Amino acid sequence: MSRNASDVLIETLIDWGVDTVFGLPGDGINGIMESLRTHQDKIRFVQVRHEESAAFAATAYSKFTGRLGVCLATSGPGGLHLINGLYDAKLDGASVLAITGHHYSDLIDTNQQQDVDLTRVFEDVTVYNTRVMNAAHVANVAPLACRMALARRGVAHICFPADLQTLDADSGPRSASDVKGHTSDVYAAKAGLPAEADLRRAADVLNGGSRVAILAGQGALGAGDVLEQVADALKAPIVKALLGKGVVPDDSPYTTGGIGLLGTKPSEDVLNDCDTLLIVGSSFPYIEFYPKPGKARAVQIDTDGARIGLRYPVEVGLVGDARRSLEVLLPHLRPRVEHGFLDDAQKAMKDWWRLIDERESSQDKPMKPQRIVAEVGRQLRDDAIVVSDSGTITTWFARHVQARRGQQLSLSGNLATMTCGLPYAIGAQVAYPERQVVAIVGDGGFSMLMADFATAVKYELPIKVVVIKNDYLGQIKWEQMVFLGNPEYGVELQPIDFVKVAEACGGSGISIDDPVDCARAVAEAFARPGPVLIEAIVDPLEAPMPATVTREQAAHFAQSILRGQPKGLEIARHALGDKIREMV
Ligand SMILES: Cc1ncc(C[n+]2csc(CCOP(=O)(O)OP(=O)(O)O)c2C)c(N)n1
Ligand SMILES: [Mg+2]
Repeated sequence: MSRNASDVLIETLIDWGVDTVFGLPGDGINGIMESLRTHQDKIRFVQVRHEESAAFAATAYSKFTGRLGVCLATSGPGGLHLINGLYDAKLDGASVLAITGHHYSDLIDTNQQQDVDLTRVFEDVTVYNTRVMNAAHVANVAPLACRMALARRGVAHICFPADLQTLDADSGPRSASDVKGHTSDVYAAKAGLPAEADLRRAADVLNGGSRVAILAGQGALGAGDVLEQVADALKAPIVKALLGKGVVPDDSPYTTGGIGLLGTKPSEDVLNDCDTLLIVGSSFPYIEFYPKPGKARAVQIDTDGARIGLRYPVEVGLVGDARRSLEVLLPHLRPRVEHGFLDDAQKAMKDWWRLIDERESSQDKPMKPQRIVAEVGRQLRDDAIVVSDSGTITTWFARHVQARRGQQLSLSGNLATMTCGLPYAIGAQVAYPERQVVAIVGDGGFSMLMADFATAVKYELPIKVVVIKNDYLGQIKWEQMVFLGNPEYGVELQPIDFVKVAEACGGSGISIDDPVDCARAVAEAFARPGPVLIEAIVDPLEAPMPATVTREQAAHFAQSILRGQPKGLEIARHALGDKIREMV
């Protein structure tokens, strides 16, 4: 049987080690689907219920494996549905190849049905973006798309008109310069080592500091052990940006946990008080949490030279892979004897843990979200992959799931999109069928793509999804009050029975609203085979408090109450800190 142009594409993917394509068929990609069918012994098609899920699943697949994630959507609406997930990949630096269809090549740009020029639409989101012109073209663009997505850690896009998908691969037009077989399916990663002179300058800055802090992000994942050695040499606390939650475990004596509105007080203090800062693989976006520009001397390690000095005026940039750069930096560091700065951070962490423990052990009804999220965290396996979503749940995930060695944790960091949680879990479980995969999501975010719970059932993916049900777009309710001083508006959700949703999809669910039942319910859900949903009905008045409440935030909150925030006084009385109580 002769190979057609779609076979060339699919066989190229197989050569690049792709074993899964997430997508949803349509008439713009039927030729590609046929090739996936005939190659199903080597590459798997996972059918989702919404193309956005395919893009998120491919993103998660890439984030958790470091390999290429692939998603497939039909022409027009199918491709358009991918976009949010592709931006998530772009913003968090995941390597994703998006393949879309198009209608007949001779009718493109003639107002045909589904005549959407997806290459133009995807211009901003991609590092490589092309439309197949004829059968011979595929063998040239397909490997380049894979290589670009991996090398640039971004989104590559191939738009493939329907009629070209079934053309014979070996006949048809070929230019004289297009020598057959002139490309290769080999990928070579960068060595990732900074220059020797930069290393010495970096060491001088770090050795000269007396209160050194480390800010570690996603780029430091997999380098935690060397980072701890560097922290020990410099007696420097490690502050973790959210995507770097898994860099070192939360019980590491060196870490003060997260930073930002959902971070810890000790992390805020460490960044405020340090005189020297080492940034490792992070472009943590909230600039107001960094030391004031000029207050600390700084060194930054990043794989991408374009990110050096992006958020803080660093003196030295080390362009390289985090692990290898730290390994070669370490011998240049003079082990510090004085350890007061680290000691203070460790003492402050003891107080922080006491506060966290108090919140997590609340037996109040309605149940506090911290209670259930902490219980989920405690019962996770050491090999768990944990994902979350955007909302107040991000704060509960950040503070109340204690990362352990061996676990991987992620969410949509820079795009901070809702609804990635469920498809991330699907992508992670497809990549690692034997590991425990748990998603902690909000009721708003989950309901956006909840039909994909059926995808987990269909492919027997034993994901566990914890839906924190407060019948609110909770995060926005608090933002309306605290950022602008307005009473809530447009944020209440029509309640959904999520256990019934899970059952309707063919899975199972457990609902809990009593803190006393938490441990048992989580244990039961985790022990059940197949996909299981835990619906946790929680107190909608529980606010995701920043570690430090500013007077301005407190004043806004008071103003929202005076302007008619429902249950405002109750919130102030029960849920919020002293500062706000003083003001109302
Ligand atoms: C796709 C998308 N739409 C809107 C937002 C703005 N947004 C951020 S958090 C949030 C509320 C999330 O609600 P839910 O999932 O119920 O979580 P909760 O805040 O209640 O914990 C919204 C609307 C977003 N980040 N992404
Ligand atoms: Mg909610």
